[in-house]
Amino acid sequence: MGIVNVTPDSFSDGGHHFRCDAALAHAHQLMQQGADILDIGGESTRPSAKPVSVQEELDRVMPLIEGLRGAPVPLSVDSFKPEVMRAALAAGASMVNDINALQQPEALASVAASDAAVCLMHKQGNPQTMQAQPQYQDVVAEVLQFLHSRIAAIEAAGIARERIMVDPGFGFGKTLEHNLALLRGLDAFKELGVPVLAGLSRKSMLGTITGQDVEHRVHASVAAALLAVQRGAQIVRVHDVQATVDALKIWQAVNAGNIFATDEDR
Ligand code: 7PJ
Repeated sequence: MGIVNVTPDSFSDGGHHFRCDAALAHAHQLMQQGADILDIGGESTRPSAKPVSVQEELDRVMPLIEGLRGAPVPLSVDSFKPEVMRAALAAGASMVNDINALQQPEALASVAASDAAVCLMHKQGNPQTMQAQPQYQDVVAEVLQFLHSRIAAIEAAGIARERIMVDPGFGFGKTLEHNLALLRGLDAFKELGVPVLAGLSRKSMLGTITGQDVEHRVHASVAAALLAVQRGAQIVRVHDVQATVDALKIWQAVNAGNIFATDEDR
């Protein structure tokens, strides 16, 4: 899954049209590099990011979704706002990536009324405050429990299991130790019986470990994506598509020749 952000901080701000054209070109580049899904977002949910109004978010993402109509890969809208979900789905997006895991009733209803796929992500707290003091007794067990209950609620709303994927939400109300425990224990999420998505790309946990700033976390991101896939992630949400695809091709080639590998590993 290639990340396409249409936020003023992601592209040097040369005005609205420039931003949309740049994002469109970027989206095409990611598809060429092997992205199987594009995740389009208009609001930064990084720790302490400023909230964006519905209208502003629509103004950012809708031209891009419309510009990508007919693209050869599914379009995901990275939003927790029901209005943005509905507009994006009406314009051809086929997946909703909701950091709130459809806990807002109107968000749940919006996806239920469509035939779109949905990614349910775990977070503790909200983006403004979540990194203040994250606390868990057993982070893997608690995140699993949350995702179990969200899958149940979402199936009860009439969304078939085949449409659902889950995400432990790296960096969303988690310390470095919590994030590492989740990555180490990612295999456990297979028990949920739906695909697991992992988003580690350029995140601050990688900066903490390597000492690299956000512009220089490509290598760490590729390593993290590979480790996630080895532990069962079926989708990795990444900025650096080419580098990640190359690494995964090596992993797949090695696995393909391994007569001891299980089908699950491939
Ligand atoms: C994630 C996301 C993630 C899912 C962001 C960033 C912050 N959606 N949206 N999983 N992260 N599903 O990319 O650093 O980890 S925004």
